[in-house]
Amino acid sequence: MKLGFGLYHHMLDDEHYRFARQCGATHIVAHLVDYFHQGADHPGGDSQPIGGSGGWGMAGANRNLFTYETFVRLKEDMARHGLELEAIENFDPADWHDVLLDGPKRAEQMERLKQIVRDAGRAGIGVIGYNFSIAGVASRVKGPYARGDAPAAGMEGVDDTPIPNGMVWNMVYDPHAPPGVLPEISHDELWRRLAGFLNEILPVAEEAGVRIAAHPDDPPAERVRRQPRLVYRPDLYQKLIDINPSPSNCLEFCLGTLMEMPEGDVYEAIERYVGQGRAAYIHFRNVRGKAPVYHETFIDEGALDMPRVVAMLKRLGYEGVVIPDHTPQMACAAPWHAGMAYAMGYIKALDQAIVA
Ligand SMILES: [Mn+2]
Repeated sequence: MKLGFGLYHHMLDDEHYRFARQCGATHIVAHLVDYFHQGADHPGGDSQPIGGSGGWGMAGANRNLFTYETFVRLKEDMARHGLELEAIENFDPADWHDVLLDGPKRAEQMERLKQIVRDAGRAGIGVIGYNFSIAGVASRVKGPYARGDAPAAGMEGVDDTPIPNGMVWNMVYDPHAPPGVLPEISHDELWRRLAGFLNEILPVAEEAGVRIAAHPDDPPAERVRRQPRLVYRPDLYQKLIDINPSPSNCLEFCLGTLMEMPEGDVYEAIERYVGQGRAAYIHFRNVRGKAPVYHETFIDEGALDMPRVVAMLKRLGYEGVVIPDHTPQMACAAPWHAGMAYAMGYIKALDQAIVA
């Protein structure tokens, strides 16, 4: 396996590339969407976005970064530090709200997404991660859940507040939307929309040499904010794969989210999906509890047996990238850096200690 770091857009600079390299990373997964534009809670400036029912603020602030020129520049900047740009994680809700909501701009936005995929491929970026979700990462709370009271993300119950018009994927795409809330739809309708998206984007992705990788629903609940979710049980990943046999139809395989699922077994899921060669890259983190009540933990103190996971990945011949997903914040001047360096050192040690 290869070791990578996920960097938020405001971390895409020389200092963070040096930090990543110093920790032993060889690959970067880059977030371009600005989750921190308004609203999202990010003490220390750098942790994962939490946000309440108001979400993470306005979408679209960084739409202009989804271009061939930016992709090439990022790749070159990283290459100077001995790093490879492995993947772009997430589309901007401003670019695909009507794909998620089946709205009037759907066709136009599908063309935009196809162009982003082509540009990524032309720039030599082989993976785009996405999360086909109306509520997105909602219901997340923060508390002193990890060892030593370290602040970490968790869930204490499902956020059932309806989503206001103009908001999707936990961000606002239209601040001038008429008052009211999004209509409640069925799971079948959401799967229909996903199938439409995949069947249109996958031929383009395949031609561009890009794998499209689906993150499961985090937090994994059947409905969040009164909207259905897609992958809230491990077996629902198979339903997604079976929609379209394209080799570009892949998974952003999030161990923490799989572990939070009340049903299913995470080790069986690793066997099944990594075994099928569908994991484009892996989010590596630990957690205690199951949805709707769980807490994220330090990488070595949760319920997931990380040495067992690494041994499985090696036995299955997994050669893709593993990134620490998010971590509790450590008590120091650089809570994000310390948490990430700790997680990365742990993963690197497992990688060295466990022989296939
Ligand atoms: Mn994840």
